[in-house]
Amino acid sequence: MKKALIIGIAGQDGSYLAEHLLQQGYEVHGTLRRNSTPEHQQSRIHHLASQVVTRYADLNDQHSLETAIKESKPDEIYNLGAQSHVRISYEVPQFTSQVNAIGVLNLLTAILNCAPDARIYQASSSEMFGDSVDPDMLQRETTPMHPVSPYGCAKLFSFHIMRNYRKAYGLFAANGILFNHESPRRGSNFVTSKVVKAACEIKLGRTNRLELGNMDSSRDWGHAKDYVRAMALIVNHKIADDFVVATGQTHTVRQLVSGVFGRLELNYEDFVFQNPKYLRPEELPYLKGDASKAREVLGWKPEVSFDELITEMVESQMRQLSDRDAS
Ligand code: NAP
Ligand code: F7E
Repeated sequence: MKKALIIGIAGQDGSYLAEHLLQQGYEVHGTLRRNSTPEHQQSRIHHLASQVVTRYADLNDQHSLETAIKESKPDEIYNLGAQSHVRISYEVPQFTSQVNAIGVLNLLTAILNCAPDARIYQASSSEMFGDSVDPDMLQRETTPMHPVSPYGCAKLFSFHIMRNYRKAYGLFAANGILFNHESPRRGSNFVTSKVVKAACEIKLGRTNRLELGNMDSSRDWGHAKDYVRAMALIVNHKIADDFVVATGQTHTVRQLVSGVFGRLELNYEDFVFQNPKYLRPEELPYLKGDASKAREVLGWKPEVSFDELITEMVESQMRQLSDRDAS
């Protein structure tokens, strides 16, 4: 039985990855961060409580990472831990860099010390491309990276330190360059989740207003379930390498909003307003990924379309709101 250690198991991706690896027959371990309201922290993995082993660890605390590795003895380590919100990375740039950049160096050092044969996955991000795009309007593994946020800059450091340690120390250190991926488990301050929640509340008459930032940026949105399958394929590939994971489709935030409100038979223009509070000091305007390498080398392809993703998120949110009413 293979053993996996997931750093950040209680996040959106951590919860889906844990389910996927359990289905594949893995023994799954995961790390949590200490939080003052622990009852909320594990909401995404409550249903897995009897099947996974969790312990506290923090990317800023190398000792805790070494203990987690020594106790779980993993064959594979998935680093999904991060301050993952791009706009908030402008509010806490140093913290974001400590966790998302130096935290990864801490983890690599812990792995060199305690489990140099383990295979490592790093959650790299399309945010690293920043304002860079190839002439065919796609981003791929060879596209230059010009990040435009503290989050993107920190992720670029970890991307490169993974490649550096792969060569310098022979670690199996792989990067997945994942484009935006969403689900009903997405944190409520990311745009898809925020829009879906507000539209459902408007439909039920609980609010009449949604405030957003820039609606003209474009994102390549996929489903988190599809993307965690790619993570496991990347780690189980014969060599450590870097892969773009994306759908190859892009939509503006406005199209997302119009689609969500439209599904609920609402006209978004009656309810959506811009609040400068949600604008970013520098915006990443456009993302559209070319995942040909992952398709050809790993046999990966996304199964959930943008429309199916939105429908699942809307239906799940409506169910949650009516369950709350009934209880
Ligand atoms: P998420 O829901 O925000 O989950 C991040 C996880 O990291 C949470 O469990 C969080 O714990 C944990 N964490 C935060 N700070 C930590 C620290 N100092 N030490 C250890 N763990 C820490 O994010 P996600 O959407 O699942 O994304 C997973 C990873 O993929 C992240 O690294 C993200 O940056 C990256 N990524 C995401 C996307 C996307 O579209 N979702 C795309 C590309 C890359 P708390 O809940 O306690 O904060
Ligand atoms: O923003 C615009 C915002 O915060 C998407 C993370 O998972 O993907 C994610 O980062 C777009 C941006 O995701 C609001 O300006 C407008 O153009 O949902 P988001 P993100 O910044 O693309 C990458 C790949 C990651 O790696 C990250 O971890 O939507 N937008 N109005 C808004 N965004 C938010 N959050 N809130 C608004 O009110």
